[in-house]
Amino acid sequence: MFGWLKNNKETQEINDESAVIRVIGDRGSGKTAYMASMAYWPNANPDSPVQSIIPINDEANELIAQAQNILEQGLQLEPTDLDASVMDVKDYTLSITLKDRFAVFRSQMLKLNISCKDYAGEFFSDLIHKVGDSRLEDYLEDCLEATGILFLLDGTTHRKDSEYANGLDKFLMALDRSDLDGKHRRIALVMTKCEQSELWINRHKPKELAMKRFPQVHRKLQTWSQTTGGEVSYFTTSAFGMLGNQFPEPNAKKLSRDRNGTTSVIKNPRRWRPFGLVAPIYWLCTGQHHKELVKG
Ligand SMILES: Nc1nc2c(ncn2[C@@H]2O[C@H](COP(=O)(O)OP(=O)(O)OP(=O)(O)O)[C@@H](O)[C@H]2O)c(=O)[nH]1
Ligand SMILES: [Mg+2]
Repeated sequence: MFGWLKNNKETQEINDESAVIRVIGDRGSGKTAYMASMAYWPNANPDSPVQSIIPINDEANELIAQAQNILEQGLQLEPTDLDASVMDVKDYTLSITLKDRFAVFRSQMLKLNISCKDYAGEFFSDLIHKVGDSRLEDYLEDCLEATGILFLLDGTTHRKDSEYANGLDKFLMALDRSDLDGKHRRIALVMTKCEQSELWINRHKPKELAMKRFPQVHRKLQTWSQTTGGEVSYFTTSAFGMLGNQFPEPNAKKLSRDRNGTTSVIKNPRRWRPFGLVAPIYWLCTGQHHKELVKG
């Protein structure tokens, strides 16, 4: 009976999970678009488990302004500057509330509180090309605070697999200097721009897609996980999403496509609905997968 009482008391509670996150990835991999689209959360799907995404600090409000003033106007975001000092990198704080109707036995709202730094892609190329650079060292030091790493890869840059594996190798070595007081770090490998048809058709099999498109990166991450006990998981996402239901097409107007990836703007901003943005965040915060979040 007391157990029941205890459970009943819990029904009024909101569960909080949190994560300190760093977003890393090559120039143009879609880091800022990912963050801005998540903060703005345009045309929310009523069936999505996400109830609300609320900006907690001024920086997060700036992200929303970028989504409205740039992406929603059909324009391209500027590349993010690599700030001279890592202290100047913006730390976006967001609170994501999930609806309770997916809980079976008790009403349980879940709140994901994240603080997330979006580094410039130059950080990632510095990892590959520079050694012993003091600014790079500061950035790496800053990453050690993170409980979760969002590693974004433009899904159309598979030809750069070995470069990414090389950068990742250096990153993981630096990461292993700290052990988070015995807790294990999580790395979410997120393939972006998955509204592109060759990625879209495999969006439900992110691990297989990563193995096929980025075999060296995948191997590095698996080895890291096995040797350090850190956790790795794979995700597919699009900050722009699709248009139409029966014969869906990318809601993206391609500007260029080469070895370095795809640049685009949103084709129809009024019907802009990203997919898969919160699923990796949920996993970074809880260590669990949420089937419904993968859809929208
Ligand atoms: N098709 C498509 N293009 C995208 C998506 N997300 C971002 N882009 C495009 O990819 C390019 C780079 O996006 P950004 O978000 O600026 O990339 P970034 O990783 O922040 O780049 P840096 O700040 O230079 O490191 C731009 O042309 C975006 O419009 C997406 O989901 N789909
Ligand atoms: Mg950026």
